[in-house]
Amino acid sequence: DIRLNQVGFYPGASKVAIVVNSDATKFFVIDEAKKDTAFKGNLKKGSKWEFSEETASKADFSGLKKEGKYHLYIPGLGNSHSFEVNKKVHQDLGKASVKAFYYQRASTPIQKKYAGKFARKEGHPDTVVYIHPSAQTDKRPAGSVISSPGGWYDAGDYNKYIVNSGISTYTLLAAYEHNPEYFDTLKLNIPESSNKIPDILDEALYNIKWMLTMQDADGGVYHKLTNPNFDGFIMPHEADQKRYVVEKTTAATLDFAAVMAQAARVFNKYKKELPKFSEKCLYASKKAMEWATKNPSVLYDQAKISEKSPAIVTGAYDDKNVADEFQWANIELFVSTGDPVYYQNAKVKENLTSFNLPDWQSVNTLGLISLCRYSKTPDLEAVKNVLLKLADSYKNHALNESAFGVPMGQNKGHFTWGSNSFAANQGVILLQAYSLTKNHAYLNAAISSLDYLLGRNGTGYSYVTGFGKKSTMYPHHRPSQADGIEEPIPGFLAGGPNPQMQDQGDCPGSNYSSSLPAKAYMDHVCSYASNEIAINWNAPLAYLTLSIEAFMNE
Ligand code: 9MR
Repeated sequence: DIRLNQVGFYPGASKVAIVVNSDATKFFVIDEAKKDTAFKGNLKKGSKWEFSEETASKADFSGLKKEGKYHLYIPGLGNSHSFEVNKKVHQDLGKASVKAFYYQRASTPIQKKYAGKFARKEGHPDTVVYIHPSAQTDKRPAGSVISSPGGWYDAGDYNKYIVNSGISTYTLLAAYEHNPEYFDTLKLNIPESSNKIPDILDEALYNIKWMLTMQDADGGVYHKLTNPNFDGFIMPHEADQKRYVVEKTTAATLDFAAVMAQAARVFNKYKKELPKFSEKCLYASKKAMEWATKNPSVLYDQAKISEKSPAIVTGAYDDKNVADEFQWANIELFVSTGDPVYYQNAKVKENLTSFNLPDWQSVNTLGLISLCRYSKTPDLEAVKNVLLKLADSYKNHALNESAFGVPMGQNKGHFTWGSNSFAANQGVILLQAYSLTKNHAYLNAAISSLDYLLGRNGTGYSYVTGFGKKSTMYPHHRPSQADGIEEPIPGFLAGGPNPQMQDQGDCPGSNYSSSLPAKAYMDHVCSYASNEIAINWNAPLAYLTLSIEAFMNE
């Protein structure tokens, strides 16, 4: 009943725990080395959190500044989990959240020297990938194959989806772009660690190189590379279903265009290490934009695809509105080339009210973030104000409205499939406001988003595998389940509470203990709707954690 960030706190930032349904009035912070009280205070009784129906009392121990290992003691209730106060308290977690992408790599063995006991054999070479009958044309007749190795598995499944690669890859590249000095020296112990490129960029590059193979000669980009059906809970190398690329879609092509434009500018400084790579990305981006302009509404429809055999039943990522994808791709092309035509096509000024929390199907705010950092952006002040207003809505919710003191809940709709990614992306938006203003209230609110993910929430779980005493143990993640190792592979963010519970029928014998928005979570491998992991959830976790680390250690 004492909900707090189980990893810990920064000496110079706010520190809050929430005690639920208790009449206790006092709290003590115990220094575990000295076995003595380091700080004490009064619990501030607050209101009921509508999302968990728990009455929240707040313990604010921000005054505790000394590094060390502590726990809270509350008379009548007992002890909290232990936590640290440390200048780099989230560094290991941040590194693990990027390392998680390494563990998701397809078409390569995960080696012992980088992965320890989580080493595994190579899965899915993807050198022979069939063009699904739905995408066959004169140029790509029946039986045609492409080679499309590499990239990351999307999630708990072993398929590779361009739409979801879009936001995920952008977010890792953006983390680098926004704090290059910090990431220049951050080592992740991956196969590329000894080259001259920062590790986070090398990791992103692994997926970008795969994405490039998904572009057809006409500029269009295949929506996904997939099995017809989801695999069972087997290791990657045991999976042997035939692999297909399906239809080229507008959404996939535009997400690809955005990421390639961004990659072109990020990798431009590595001309020696990656000769002509930046040019190649920009060319691919422009070709993709041309294709999308000629094919502005090819929307993915899995039922239609499946009229041709084999039927495809894996993740759809079937966005029905691509206006935001057009905006995002045009913006990234503008920021990378300075060509005002792209800015005009992005129609930013005409749509200033359309920017919202980023998600795989809502991507224009990713462009907004890039625009705010580009000095040649017309209407720069107006653009910045849109982002600041969005950040204000989260900050104000955390400070003035939320009984748990967190941004999550600002929009009830965010308690849905992948809810934790909404919490993480709120933190990402708050950090944009901090970068623009250096107002610490934004930074503290972003830290409270991380606190939410690591335990100050409706279930008391830390939703990151391997971090926190009570953390996700049984994610819906095939390698974590099939590798014969008790604990899950570390560094992965579970989807989180999801009151829609779409998997209930597939989880015989196990039930959600609650259907309340902030409590509808099941730490069970069957729970794909609340306990899967996914690249687009880990990317904002990585961005949030490591950018906070960078700012706290500036
Ligand atoms: O994150 C996706 C979520 O927004 C959708 O509601 C859900 C159902 O379509 O799919 C989620 O994405 C899954 C994808 O389709 C397949 N790989 C696993 C993804 C995470 O659950």
